[in-house]
Amino acid sequence: MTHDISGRFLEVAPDVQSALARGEAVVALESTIITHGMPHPQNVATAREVETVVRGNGAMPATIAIIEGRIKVGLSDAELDWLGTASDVMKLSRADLPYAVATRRHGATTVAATMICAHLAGIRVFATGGIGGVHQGVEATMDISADLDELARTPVAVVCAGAKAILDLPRTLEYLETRGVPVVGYGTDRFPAFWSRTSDLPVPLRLDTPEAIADLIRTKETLGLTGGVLIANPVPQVDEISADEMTAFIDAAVTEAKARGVAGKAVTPFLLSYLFEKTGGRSLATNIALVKNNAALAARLAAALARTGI
Ligand code: PSU
Ligand code: MN
Repeated sequence: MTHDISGRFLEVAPDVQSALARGEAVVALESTIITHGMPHPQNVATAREVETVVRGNGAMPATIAIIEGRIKVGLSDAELDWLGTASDVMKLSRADLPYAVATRRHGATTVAATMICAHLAGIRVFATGGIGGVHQGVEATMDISADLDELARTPVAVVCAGAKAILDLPRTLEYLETRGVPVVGYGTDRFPAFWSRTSDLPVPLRLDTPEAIADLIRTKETLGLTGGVLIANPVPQVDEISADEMTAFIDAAVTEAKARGVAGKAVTPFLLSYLFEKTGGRSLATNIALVKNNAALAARLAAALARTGI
């Protein structure tokens, strides 16, 4: 079955393939952050820097995207460059991934779709910026990111900087608990809020080393519990924008999105670019710093998992 998928749809880059075959550490990276999350040219520069950080911390990077319907796990330099300015790239989650493959479209993978593709390729650790979550106003819109259900069903560990405060953070954590997803604060007792190191919410679980997280993942698997683990890694202090300062920007962004009738998949990209403008680019600088910080931890976690060989 897997063989059939590999032949027809899945293309794992040779260096990623050989690392996996040798049981070495590999870290998956998403592509929606490149196509819908950051402006050009910072998007491509960041994607490359993040790959370098993964290598520097002992793992092989595998950036994932769909190109002409092929699921690419590990992009070449040329493919990364192309993705940075390509138009007509779909933002793919679980619902539309098979459509993009079947109709030979180009697609960037969100957290949910990246988890699916990473798992198909046999990758267990994935670094991103922030996950999607329960949106503010969910009572009216029912907008809950498919990232949350994916975390409940697909066995990939996702390292993020918490969730953006453009979301409804208390409901996001409630939903993850309901769906049985362990949410681990890395060296923190507070759930990080992406640009800010802390929110006012306690993080459900806490671990302080990559080895301890690897142990949790192995234990979960051994117990036969399906689904992923979410690791929330606070942005480094020097790079953070405090929650106090971000709140006003975020409220304005959410109000503006509502006023313009922005809905569905367009919400997160709209809020990110609005905040980029309103903070004079500071939100992007913080975003870049936190993705790199997550890539480093993910690489160390993947290395810890590889060392024990299970
Ligand atoms: N966090 C970022 N930038 C992004 C995203 C998250 O800093 O671009 C993307 C991720 O790919 C995530 C997606 O999976 O936004 C969530 O979108 P939605 O809320 O539509 O599910
Ligand atoms: Mn949504």
